[in-house]
Amino acid sequence: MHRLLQLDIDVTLLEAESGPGGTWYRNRYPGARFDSESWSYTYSFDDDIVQEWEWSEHFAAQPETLRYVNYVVDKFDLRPHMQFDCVLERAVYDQDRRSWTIEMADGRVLTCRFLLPAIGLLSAPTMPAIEGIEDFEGPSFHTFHWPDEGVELAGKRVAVIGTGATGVQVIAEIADKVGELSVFQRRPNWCAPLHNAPITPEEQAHIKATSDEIFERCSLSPGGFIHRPIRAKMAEVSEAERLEFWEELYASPGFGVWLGNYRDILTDEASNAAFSAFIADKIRSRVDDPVVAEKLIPKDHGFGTRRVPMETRYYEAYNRDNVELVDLNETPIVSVTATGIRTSDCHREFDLIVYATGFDAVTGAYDRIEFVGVDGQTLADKWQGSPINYLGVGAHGFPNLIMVNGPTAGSATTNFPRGIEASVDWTTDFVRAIRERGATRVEANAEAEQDWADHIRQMYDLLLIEQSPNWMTGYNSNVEGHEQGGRYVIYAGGLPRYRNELEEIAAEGYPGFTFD
Ligand code: NA7
Repeated sequence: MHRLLQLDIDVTLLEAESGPGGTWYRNRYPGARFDSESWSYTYSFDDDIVQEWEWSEHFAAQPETLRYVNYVVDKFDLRPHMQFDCVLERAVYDQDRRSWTIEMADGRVLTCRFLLPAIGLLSAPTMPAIEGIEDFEGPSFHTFHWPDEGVELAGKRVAVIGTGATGVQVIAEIADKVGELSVFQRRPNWCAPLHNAPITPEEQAHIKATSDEIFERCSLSPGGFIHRPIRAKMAEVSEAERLEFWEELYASPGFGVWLGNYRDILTDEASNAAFSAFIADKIRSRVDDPVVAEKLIPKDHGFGTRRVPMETRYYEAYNRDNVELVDLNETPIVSVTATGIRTSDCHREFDLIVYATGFDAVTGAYDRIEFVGVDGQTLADKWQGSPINYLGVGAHGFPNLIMVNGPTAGSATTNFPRGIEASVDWTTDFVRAIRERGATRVEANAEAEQDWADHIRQMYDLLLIEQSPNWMTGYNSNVEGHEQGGRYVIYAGGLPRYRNELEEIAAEGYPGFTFD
């Protein structure tokens, strides 16, 4: 919005929640924090904010991030252009007027020439498809909807279902604060230590002085992180050298252990298996009970082929007397009852049930709004199977709908702000071009869109991420049609390549779009 206002465009931002922040407004569960270095997650487009804002920790917690978002909103005086509590239900393209009509849950109807959804990739939470969820009489909620006013945990019997990045954060944080904790795990993930720490004044000064280099470094890495793979392949070094390097990685902060590794760890099965074995031993060394340790070690996929949850004393939580791991492969959940959860072997009573069961990722937020394009076609229908669009920006049959970081755009696998800024820069230029051409209708062409879809699919072949269903392969066991994954929802080629592709398209005058 800031960039469009700078172009003197009449723009209004509609936000479903009661304040700005999106992910960081909503996810208020204990333990919610960055896995990206705070100082690499900031906006880079304005040096004043880079110099002014001081993060307190290398990996900031949610309340601080929400303060940051509000600080940026006020710094650029954006609030007067924002309307909150605007839940979009339907958006219909009017062919005669070349505009979108937007219908909101509170009954209001607005119209606009161009509609720019910036509705997030992990903003449609999904509850598990378990019988009896409505019957539980105590408090229960998805982590996304953790109550704003907080929850009393002391002495409570708590169940957490799900052990993805969110579940891992919440479990590690509450294990020593609750009475009893039962973790219901279906498939374990490979987790690695975050090594968070406060930022010292010396570090703060260094971060400010080197901010340009930090952003430059991020712009060159596939994930937009400060970490990037080293040039060597695993087999090119001796075993002693690689073990020393892996020890170093495991002891260093952030995603380096995943993204700063040998360059073939995520592409070559043998290298991936060797590193997975190294991490498995780390888990065994941290969990006292060898049976529990084995249950926490993934057997169905290699390290890093799904998003790596970063943790702080997560594995040690299972050494506590008040924490129990329930392996759902051995004893599946049968139902949720009025007082607890019944598994195939027994019934456990709980005071609180927490669902850390993830999101209808990437396409879910789009599917939950009924976008009706040319000739009454809906986007959800068009996107059954994998989302088909051009550059993650435009969809044929949906003129004047300009997605910011839509499905298949380059941001889903990145340090989000880096991916977001790349898309926002490009989108701003695109809108400027539309205005300069005097166009009132712009649409992605069917052929360009199909070529893009093929390109997206081919890039998945380069990585091992398809090995095990996860949200980046469009998997969600709780969403009809997504149970198997195998959907091509993200751009797997890395941020530099995505940015280059976008820049080429812009330089060539936006081939693949029809301006009218
Ligand atoms: P994830 O990574 O999708 O994890 C969801 C977890 O919930 C995962 O362990 C699932 O097990 C589990 N789950 C889902 N449904 C069920 C049912 N029905 N029964 C038992 N367990 C279930 O979501 P997160 O919120 O943790 O993380 C999403 C992203 O947010 C993350 O990548 C960060 O970028 C931020 P499964 O693996 O399907 O067996």
